[in-house]
Amino acid sequence: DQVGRFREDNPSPLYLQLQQLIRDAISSEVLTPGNAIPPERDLAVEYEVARITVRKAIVGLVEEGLLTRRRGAGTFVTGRVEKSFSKLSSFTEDMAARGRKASSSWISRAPGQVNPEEAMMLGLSPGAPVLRFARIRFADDEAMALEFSTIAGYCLSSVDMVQDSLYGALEKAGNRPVRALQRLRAVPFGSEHAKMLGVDPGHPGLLIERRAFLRDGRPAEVTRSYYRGDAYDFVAELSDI
Ligand code: 16G
Repeated sequence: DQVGRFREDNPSPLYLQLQQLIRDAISSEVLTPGNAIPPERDLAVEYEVARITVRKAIVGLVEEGLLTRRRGAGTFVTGRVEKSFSKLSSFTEDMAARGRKASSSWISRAPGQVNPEEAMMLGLSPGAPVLRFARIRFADDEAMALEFSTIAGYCLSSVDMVQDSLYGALEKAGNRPVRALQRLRAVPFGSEHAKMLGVDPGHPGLLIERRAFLRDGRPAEVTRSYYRGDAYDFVAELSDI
């Protein structure tokens, strides 16, 4: 038995009892992050309850964030992503390295002219052309981050070049950044951002601002990434040799 058993004398609804059993299995580490929970059908047979009861229990735990559904793969105990703070990787690559599929939902994608703040960040002259991208980033079906990117106009010929991966498009254009500066800051999500990520307002977020540069030193990107604080651990290797 991976998950415990019902107690005969418990008066609360079966789906709540099943939720509690799954929660207990997670907190006692019988189920650990990344583990698949048994299919609905198996749980229903094992606990002698209707499938709808199992489904209701699971939906509740997915909403709580304790479980994550991955399309076509099943339902898993939610794990945190360990992300290097010192690697110049892209979201798509980070997810692929973990066997997860990255996707995006576009908030906006448009060419424009550099604003004073971006000009300062990137060291571009006033009026320089840029491309701006705003999107919600998903790992499988789970919303992980919001990203707001401004790319120097000479890096890409049009916004349509970015379908999924920004770094993929930059690489194709021969303009993948090779160096970056990053700043990490804790931020609670405001109501608008919280809604896009499906979390409650005030939920902890990690803001990473990345300024990235091309091999010839020209600026390529400034991106503000708001990662879900409950989903990410940032790690770095330090050495003193
Ligand atoms: C990462 C980068 C972000 C970059 C994006 C490209 C950090 C903190 N930020 O999220 O600067 O724009 O990847 O991802 O790692 P993509 O190639 O999947 O679009």
